[in-house]
Amino acid sequence: MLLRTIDIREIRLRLRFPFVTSLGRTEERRIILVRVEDENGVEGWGECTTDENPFYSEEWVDGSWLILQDYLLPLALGKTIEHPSEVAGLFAGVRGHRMAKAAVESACWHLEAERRGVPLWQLLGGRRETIAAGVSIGLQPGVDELLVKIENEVGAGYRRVKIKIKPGSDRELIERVRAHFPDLSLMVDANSAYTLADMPLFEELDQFGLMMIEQPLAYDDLFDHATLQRGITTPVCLDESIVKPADAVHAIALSSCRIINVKLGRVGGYTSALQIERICREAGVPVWCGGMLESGVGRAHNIALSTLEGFSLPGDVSASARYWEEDIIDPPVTVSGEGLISVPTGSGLGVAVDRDRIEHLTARLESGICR
Ligand code: OSB
Ligand code: MG
Repeated sequence: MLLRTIDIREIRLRLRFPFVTSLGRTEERRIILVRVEDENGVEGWGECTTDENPFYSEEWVDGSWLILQDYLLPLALGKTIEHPSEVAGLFAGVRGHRMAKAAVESACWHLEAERRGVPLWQLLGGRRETIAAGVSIGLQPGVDELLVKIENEVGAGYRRVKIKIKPGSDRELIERVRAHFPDLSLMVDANSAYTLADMPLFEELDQFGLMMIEQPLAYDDLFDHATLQRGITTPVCLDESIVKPADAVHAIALSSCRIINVKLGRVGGYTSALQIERICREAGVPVWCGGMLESGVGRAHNIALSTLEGFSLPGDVSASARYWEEDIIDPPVTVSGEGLISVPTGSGLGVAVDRDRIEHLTARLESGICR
């Protein structure tokens, strides 16, 4: 396929509810979408999952815009590739910026699926017809508000609930949630808010039967997580620490975790995500698909990724309506009363990208065309 046209655009989408973590608060998403078109006018879409600020990772929206515009688009435009797995190679000279790279790479995978007229998830080697949905609930003003949120999500059918914790909002919070929901599949995410000095806290958390503790320690650490995992029975799950296949190899060798959260953007795209899935599957380490408050485009990609065999735990992939009044795909993502998402059977993403609505939401657009 010839990568004849590549557009990047930024859209603004207001969240229905602010999302608060130990890293900060998000009320409106600024989302960069990538559209790649081939020699026949067939198109593929990708979403850059960078946050507005460089707090979750080093990447942020304005930085991603520049790296896409000044480096990645010029490297990809006008190139002919046989397969989307070659896209990562085009970008090999640029260090880091994995979410920006993944936006283009995932658009090329979508494009390849459309060219072949097959569902993207089948092109990836996925197997599931339905995926189990979980929710990630941000920090709330108080415990009572959190309990109401959980009640609503459980009532809607979600199969597991993740809550955010931070120092000062941890042990007691978890104890109260557990008391209200003794049988709930419950996990917590700290977004790197703790250190090994908090070992006594983590030892205490073992009594609450959590499915896992996600990214308790530093975002770039594997070693201290291994020390922590040795000292507690609750599985540690790594999110921020895993940005490439070698990290998964090292984390497994060190026993830094027993579960890995795979995010398409954070690991640099599908080629890397597929490798991590295989490494983990062969080592018996379950993985699940994380989320970055994606619009429908990124959400549809997350559903495709979640169909792979190794994704054996419910992810942070939930219904469009949890985030947006109106999504940019048609139909939006919905979740059944049993907490399942049906994987679309149509070609490509299996949903229509709402071009009119996207045009309406676009704050800036940069178009590269090669003739
Ligand atoms: O740590 O998993 C995280 C959102 C933004 C940045 C980091 C994280 C999250 C979430 C929300 O937990 C997942 C979602 O609902 O998309
Ligand atoms: Mg996380």
